Amino acid sequence: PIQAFIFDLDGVITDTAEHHYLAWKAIADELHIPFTRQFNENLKGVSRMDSLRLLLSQAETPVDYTAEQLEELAQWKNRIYQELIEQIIPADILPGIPELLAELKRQGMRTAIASASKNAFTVIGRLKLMDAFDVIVDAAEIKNTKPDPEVFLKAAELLQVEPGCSIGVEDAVAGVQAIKAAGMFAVAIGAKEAFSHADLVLGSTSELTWSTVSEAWSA
Ligand code: B16
Ligand code: MG
Repeated sequence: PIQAFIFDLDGVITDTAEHHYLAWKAIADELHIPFTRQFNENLKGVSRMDSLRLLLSQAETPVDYTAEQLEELAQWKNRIYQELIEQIIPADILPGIPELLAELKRQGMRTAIASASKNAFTVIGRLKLMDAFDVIVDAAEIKNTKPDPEVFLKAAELLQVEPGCSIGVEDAVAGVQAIKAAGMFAVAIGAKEAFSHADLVLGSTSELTWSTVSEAWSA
């Protein structure tokens, strides 16, 4: 039987994937590096520094940045991101998520957040969801970022559930890879074509219901 639901934060609980995109876009524009929404898909679920490296790899004339310069660029992006997320309020929780969390409680499910973000606690606090999850694992608690399964395995361990009895929910390709590598059932939110490796793909969080997931799990 299903024991737990482990959720990615950015792009699943709230649309901070958009804030990350806008912050990276601002950096890319300053550096005159082409940066599209389509390329941004590769950054979802990926750590801040790895995202920066991916962005810089798109430059027409590549520049060799020192470690300090890379650190400064990463901090710059983070300042823009933190300014953007100051605006977040509980109404920014994505459609269907509050209803799902309530239903999961009724079903006796354990719940967790597994996020690659160092800003996860700030975002969850702004959404007033601090008490909505049994466990929150963020970037500060892990060594290896998605697609490594560590963040999902850590959440399952803290919840004291079997990975094989856990549902992972993600909006990023790297995140779904992490869920599968953890031995969990992967639910992807997004376009079907992008997530051939997921067990269930849903177009949006409003389709993410207990009955849809539990039926797919038993099928
Ligand atoms: P930060 P998630 C991830 O969060 C984001 O998807 C990704 O775009 C971001 O680069 C990463 O967190 C690091 O975030 O710069 O705030 O530490 O989707 O795993 O909740
Ligand atoms: Mg995400």
